[in-house]
Amino acid sequence: MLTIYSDHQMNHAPLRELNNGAWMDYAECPERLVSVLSSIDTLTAPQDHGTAAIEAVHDKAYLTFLRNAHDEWREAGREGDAIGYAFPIRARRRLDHTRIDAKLGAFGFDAASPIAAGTWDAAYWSAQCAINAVKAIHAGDTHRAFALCRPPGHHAGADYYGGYCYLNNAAIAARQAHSLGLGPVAVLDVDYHHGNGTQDIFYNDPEVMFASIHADPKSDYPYFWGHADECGALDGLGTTVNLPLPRGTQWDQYQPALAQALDAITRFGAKFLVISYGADTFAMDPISHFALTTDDMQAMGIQVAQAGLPGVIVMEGGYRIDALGSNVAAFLSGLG
Ligand code: OKP
Ligand code: ZN
Repeated sequence: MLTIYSDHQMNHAPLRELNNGAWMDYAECPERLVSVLSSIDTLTAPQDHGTAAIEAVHDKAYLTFLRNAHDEWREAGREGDAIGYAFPIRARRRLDHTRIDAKLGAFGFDAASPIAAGTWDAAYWSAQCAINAVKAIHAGDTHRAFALCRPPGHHAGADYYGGYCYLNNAAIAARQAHSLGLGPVAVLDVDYHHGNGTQDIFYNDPEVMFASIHADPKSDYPYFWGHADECGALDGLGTTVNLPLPRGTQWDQYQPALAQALDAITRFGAKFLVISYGADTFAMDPISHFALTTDDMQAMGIQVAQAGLPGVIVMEGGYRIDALGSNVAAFLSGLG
C-alpha cells in the first residue's frame, strides 16, 4: 500500500509527560515510527502543499500559537518542553494573551502534551502526509493510501491541542477529500481513545460523518467526550456515532461494534473513508485496556475492506513499541 512518511516527524521528541501525578517517559515517542518503518518496505516522502488544507480545519490564531509556542517558552527563560498549568474552566473567551503560560492554557486541554523544539515541524509534516495521501487518491494513483503520521491528531480540535495531538491529520484529510469532491466522507476512528478533536470539528457538519469505537470515557481518557449520547448537533444531528466499549474488550465484543459503525457509514452514503487507526487496542498496550491480538488487527482490516470504500488510513496511537510494526502491518494486510 502507498505509504507516506516524512523524517521530519522524528523531530517532535518531548522528554516526559505528567502521568497520574508523576513524571514518566513520553509514551508517544519517535521510536514508535522506527517500529512501524521496520514493517514497511516502500516509503514515499510527502510534497509540501503548504497551509491551505491545514487552515481549512484549524483556527489561524491557534496555528500562530503552535508555531511560536516553544520559542516563546524559551524567551520566557524556561528550559525543556512547554507545558501549561492553568486552564480555563469557564467557556473560553478570546483574550489577547501575551504570556506563554496563559496561551498554553488557552489552547491546550491537558498537561500531558508538551510542546518541544521540533513539535511544529513534526506536526506540520505529519499533516502533509495526510494531505499527500488524499491527493494520491484524487489523482487516481491508488484507491487506498497509508499516512504514517506522527504526532497523531485525533484529539486536536480546530483551536486546541491535547492527548499527544497538535494538528488533526484525519480531519484535515476528511475536509480536503470533501472539498475535492470525493465525498460524502466518513471518518472511522478505531483508536482506543475517543477522537474528541475530530468529533468537535465535524459535530455540526452534515457532510462528514464521524463514527468511533473506543474505551468508555467513564473509565478512560479523554473523559469529557465520546459518550453514547453524543450524536451531533444542528444540521449534523445523527452524523456522529459513538460506540464506547468496556475495558477488557476482546474481538468477539469489538466485532459487532465495528459492524454497527460500518453499517452507519454505509447508510450515510459515504463514498470516501478516513480511518483513524490506533494500535492501542492491542492487549499488551502499556496505557490502554482492550484485549485485541495482532490477528484481530487483520480481521479488523478485512471487515473494514468489506465496506468497499476508497480512502486513507491515518496513524493515531499505539504504544507497545515492539509490536506496533506488526499490528500496523496486520491491519493494512487485512485491508488488502
Ligand atoms: C493519544 B491517542 C493518562 C495520561 C494521559 C493521554 C493519552 C493520549 C492518547 N494517565 N494519556 O489517542 O493514542
Ligand atoms: Zn489512543
